[in-house]
Amino acid sequence: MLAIDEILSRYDPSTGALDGKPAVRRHLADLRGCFADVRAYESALERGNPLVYSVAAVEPARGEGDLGYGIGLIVPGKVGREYHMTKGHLHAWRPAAEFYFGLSGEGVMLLEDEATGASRMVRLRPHEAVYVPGHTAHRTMNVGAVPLTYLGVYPARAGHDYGAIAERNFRGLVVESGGQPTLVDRASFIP
Ligand code: S6P
Ligand code: ZN
Repeated sequence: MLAIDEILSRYDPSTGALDGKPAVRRHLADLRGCFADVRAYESALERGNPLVYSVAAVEPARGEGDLGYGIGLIVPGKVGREYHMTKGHLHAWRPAAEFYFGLSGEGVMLLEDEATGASRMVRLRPHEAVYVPGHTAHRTMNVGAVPLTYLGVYPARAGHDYGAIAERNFRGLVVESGGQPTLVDRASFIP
């Protein structure tokens, strides 16, 4: 039987903190290559290197059948017309799906099928769950004015593959247009 601290964990839905778990913190400089508007990115960096998001995870075991979960917090903000976002990844073990649950704030997820490149933008809000199928790259954005927190549950052996995304990025891009998050094609986006 697992120890009680591996069975029961306590999280704060407003701060994204997980008791006893360190958070990985990603700052603007860690997101080089993610934003399509390079000029806006470089001038934001000249003004400072703010925290963009943090993630803390509970991963009790890595065996087949085990689960892990992570809590993310994305600070509100934009670079040009692009919202603060996560790096985005595929799972190293490609068949691994994931469930996301919105805890607070207002977000969207960008999902991209690895085989076809088909993209979809999906809302991520409290009381809503987003199913990310296997073989699907996923990135999360805060499109609101307050911190976005969410919980992602995944097979413990999912792992992260950031390399494929770092090389070619997502084909889709979520930008603010008329005050709304809008999915556009990265290749044809003119900042
Ligand atoms: C893990 C899950 C999340 C992300 C988190 C940060 O499978 O999807 O916990 O790790 O949203 O995003 P990223 O792309 O920096 O890992
Ligand atoms: Zn994931």
